[in-house]
Amino acid sequence: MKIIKSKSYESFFVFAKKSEYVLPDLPYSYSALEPIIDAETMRIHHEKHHAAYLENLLNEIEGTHLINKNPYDLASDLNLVSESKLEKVKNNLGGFINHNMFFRMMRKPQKNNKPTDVINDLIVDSFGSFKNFKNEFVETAKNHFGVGWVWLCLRGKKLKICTTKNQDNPLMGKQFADADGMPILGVDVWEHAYYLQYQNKRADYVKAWFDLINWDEVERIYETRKIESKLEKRNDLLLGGKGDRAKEQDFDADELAKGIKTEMEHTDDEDMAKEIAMDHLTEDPKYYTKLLKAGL
Ligand code: MN3
Repeated sequence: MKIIKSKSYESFFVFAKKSEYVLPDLPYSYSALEPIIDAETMRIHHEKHHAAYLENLLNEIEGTHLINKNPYDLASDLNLVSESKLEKVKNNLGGFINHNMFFRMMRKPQKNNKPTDVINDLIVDSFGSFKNFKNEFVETAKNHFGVGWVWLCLRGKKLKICTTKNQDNPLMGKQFADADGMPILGVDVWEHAYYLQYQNKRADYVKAWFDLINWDEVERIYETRKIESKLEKRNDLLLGGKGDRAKEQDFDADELAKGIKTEMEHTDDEDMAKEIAMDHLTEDPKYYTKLLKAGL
């Protein structure tokens, strides 16, 4: 199989690459989000909280087979974790990936910050209007009891808002997170995320946070999630378990092949690209033919 080489494979599966258990730098300075989130909150959040989740996670998985899974795949497959480690792995893995996502989904405050056209169309299709969506999101955050997260997830072709407790992530699924779907946006509603400035006024924090959302990043994640979602449907078809449902969902092999090709054009790691392709594509003869035709 010919693998197209290019710049970076970061875009494949959002942030994940195998064994990427390192604390990412923030894509901006600690003061960049002021006046909406203060520098001290950002510093503690990143250097202390985020770093601690990673450290505690590594204490659990280093030296085990789990570390060979990329963190996002592991979150989607917590059945791999033994019962004795499950609680700690789930909490700290969630803390690690949730903050990876959260910090990347923000940027310097933008006046009149609006989604990209692609995301806006989806939001309007799912919620009627951007205003409805924002109101529902803020209201959900306000009403969520205790610590946790509020998410915007892709489910089928629609977007849904959901919440998770603690550091759970919808990728963990109903069984482990009591939520499901492919998260494309999420906000941290633990008090450590906002208490220095907003104290008990969580709704004010979330409303203001809307000016920080990096919608370009959200769109990039959405495009990746679409591919993942198709891969999942393809797995459903292959495995037979949820075959009928998957067939109903208008599974389009050509579109997926095109998406994979686009993603691979952004990779400079041939082994990684090969591995992804082998994992997800080549065991299906029909796919293999499509990919050969697509020049992969
Ligand atoms: Mn946090």
